[in-house]
Amino acid sequence: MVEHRPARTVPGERVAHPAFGAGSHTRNLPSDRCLLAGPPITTAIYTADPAALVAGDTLYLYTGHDEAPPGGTNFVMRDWHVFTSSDATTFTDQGAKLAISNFSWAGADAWAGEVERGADGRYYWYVPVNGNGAGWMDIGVAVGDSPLGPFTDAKGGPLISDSTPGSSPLNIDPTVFTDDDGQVYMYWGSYYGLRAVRLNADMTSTVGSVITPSGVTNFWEAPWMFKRDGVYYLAYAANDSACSAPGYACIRYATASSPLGPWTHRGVVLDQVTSTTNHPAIIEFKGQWYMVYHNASSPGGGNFRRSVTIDKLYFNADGTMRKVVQTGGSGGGQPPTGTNHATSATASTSYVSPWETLAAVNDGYVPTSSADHSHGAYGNWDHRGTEWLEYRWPTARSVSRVATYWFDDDLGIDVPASCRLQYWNGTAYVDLPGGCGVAANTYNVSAFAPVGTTRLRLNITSKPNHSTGVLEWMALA
Ligand code: FUB
Repeated sequence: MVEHRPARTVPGERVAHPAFGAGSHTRNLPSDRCLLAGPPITTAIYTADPAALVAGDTLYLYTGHDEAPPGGTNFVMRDWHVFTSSDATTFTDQGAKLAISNFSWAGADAWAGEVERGADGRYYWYVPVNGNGAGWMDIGVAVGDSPLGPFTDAKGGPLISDSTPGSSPLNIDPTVFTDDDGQVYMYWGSYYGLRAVRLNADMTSTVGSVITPSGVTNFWEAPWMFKRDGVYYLAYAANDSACSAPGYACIRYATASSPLGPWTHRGVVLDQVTSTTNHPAIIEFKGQWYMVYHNASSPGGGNFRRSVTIDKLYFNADGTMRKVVQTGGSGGGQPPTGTNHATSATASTSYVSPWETLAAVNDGYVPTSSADHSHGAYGNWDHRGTEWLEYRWPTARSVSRVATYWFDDDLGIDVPASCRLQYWNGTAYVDLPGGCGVAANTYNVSAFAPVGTTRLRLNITSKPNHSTGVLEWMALA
């Protein structure tokens, strides 16, 4: 197994107290998010490792804060930020509300935390930090009287450390869950070492032994626990070749009928993202479920300069989760997974330039950028206006997603002004809902309720004075 985690600095840097509340940043996401590549909750800073909490009519996101320089090869994380939203679309950065320096016994590595409301009505923020004592990462807990704090160290030392009997090989990524009967549970761990323990009602001490839950297939790190319709869910970052490229994680999940398991693995809920790490928070807000996660898709982003993003999540009638469609780009170069019916389709078009290659659109090649002409491209220079591509199959295929990687040679061919997807219903073409993205250098994914069809059409409208082109067009089951 190739470890997906980049090298971590041990024991890490010791840093000064950062400025708290250093300004607020708000970003409004356009309502048609399919038209953007990688819309993060903010572009003012790099954020990672989201945890989500709903209090009143506000959605709170608690995130890590990546401060590695461009090209950095280690995490530089000194504090945690809180973001608020009333609509899960527009987020306001309330600033750094907790920092390493709040823990006198810690010195670095403000990694993935989570906030839980205690029975006393206070808010407990569980965070992994690099303690100054023996070993590496510990889990500490801060407390505040509101979801925005102010937060102070609630314990004066680690809740979990390497000396905790039965603890994980790497004590990070706590997720804390309160059951309907008031019992609180904490799951955490990394390096394949998932652990769980009960917490006392004081939220700052454990009760009973640490256990190693069973059935959590390919667990790597980043657990997130929640309950829906009496079923317990545990989502987590997995590290296995069945779901992600070497060095990358995907998000799998398991379900159970009791809070400590045994768990039954249910599959992948979020494919690989553009960062090597992948970290879920799943929450219902105002009647809609969401997956909050991070990627490296922001300008200047990378494995140590990540950005938190949010997408809708849907459940099937049997309680299983549908795989999340990454509307902010499907991995910035990594194609979305799933059966690609395009490779068995016959492609046709309203026009292709004589020197271009229509067959390039369904050859399965993974472009490195929109300028990557190395495997040929469909292009319609010097036509302007709307042209179309079409796939036909001899028998119907079930299609629920389309991914388009545009050709852009920075000359006569540019990404389109707009595009429209249609399927053949047996007698006519019918529009598919949701539009289709026009971002360069990524797969633009459009998702819709599955259709059974023998034909799919992509109508492409050029910008003035440009023609359009396609490197790859996927039709996914
Ligand atoms: O951000 C540091 C670590 O990377 C987190 O604790 C993990 O979940 C992974 O995202």
